[in-house]
Amino acid sequence: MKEQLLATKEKAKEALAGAGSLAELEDIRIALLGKKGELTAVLRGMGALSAEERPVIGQLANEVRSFIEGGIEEKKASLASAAREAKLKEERLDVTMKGRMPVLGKKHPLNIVLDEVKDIFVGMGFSIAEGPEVEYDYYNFEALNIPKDHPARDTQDTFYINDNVVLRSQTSSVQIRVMENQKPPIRVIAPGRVYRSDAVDATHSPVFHQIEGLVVDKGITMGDLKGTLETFMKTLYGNDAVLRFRPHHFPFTEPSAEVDVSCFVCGGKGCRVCKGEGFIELLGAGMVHPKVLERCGIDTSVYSGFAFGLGLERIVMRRMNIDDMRLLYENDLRFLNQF
Ligand code: 2U9
Repeated sequence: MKEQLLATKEKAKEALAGAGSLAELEDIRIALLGKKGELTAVLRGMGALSAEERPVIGQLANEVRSFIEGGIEEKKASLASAAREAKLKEERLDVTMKGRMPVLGKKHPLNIVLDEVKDIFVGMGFSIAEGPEVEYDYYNFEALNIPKDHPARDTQDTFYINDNVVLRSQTSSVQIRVMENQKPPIRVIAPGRVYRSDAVDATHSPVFHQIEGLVVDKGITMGDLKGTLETFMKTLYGNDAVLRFRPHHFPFTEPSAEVDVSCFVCGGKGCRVCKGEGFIELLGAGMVHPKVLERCGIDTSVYSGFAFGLGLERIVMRRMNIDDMRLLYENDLRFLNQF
């Protein structure tokens, strides 16, 4: 029996040394210590031993059991640590490796200038108003003194969803909504996307952007309009900028003017950029037509207002020396990365 036990011990030694996984260790445990295992079989035979032999063999059997159990635990620990080592090796990070720079986007030129314009007007106490691009004919035309048979419907021809709904041709519709919902004093700019039924070329696009402004308060005059636009232009183009107002006609303002700014290339002397004019046409403006104010429930015996409108693309193209509007919409990174 003693020999049997010592043989089991030797077998265990060998098996443990060769075990390469936790599953194999479990098989060894079952084969040696399990209910039908070798050691259990030896212990079952102990009844046949003499009273002198029993404690000696019993002690040896216990030694062999604890040797096997200890061996299994030891092997388990070494297998676990080997697995951890392998995993660490596999997942090793080289912190000295050169990183990959993420590609950062940047502001579109239209947004660069729009943000600048917004900052200037916010600095003068204006708020920024937004409204729907799909707009009722009423807000886009009717409320602005452009009834269905008005010739201005031709120059501002847009896309019709149905007889009463259009893609807005100007952001004035936003300001009508502001006047309906707010009492004067009102000081807002309405920047946004607008639509016209125009063919695409270097200076036209059926989708472009406007910034319109509106001020309504007691005692507002053309002087306030001139002062506001002058402050705006001098901030945008520098203190040397000179404004020129030319009489014009818009259905929604009376009197109306087209506003030119002195050429920022030649300073007013005349050059290729301003085509010898010395001035560049930049925006339209005027005193809000009393009919427009009245329709929004504003008492024209108390209040008056001025309004102006400009095309964002035109300013951006002048500012950044871009000669074709289409470049602004093509999203070509070779173009956009220059700004
Ligand atoms: C209200 C009343 C009047 C806004 C104005 C202009 C003159 C103007 C366009 C010219 C071509 C901009 O670049 S463009 O598309 N606009 O010339 N816009 S006065 O007048 C308003 C606005 C709101 C309630």
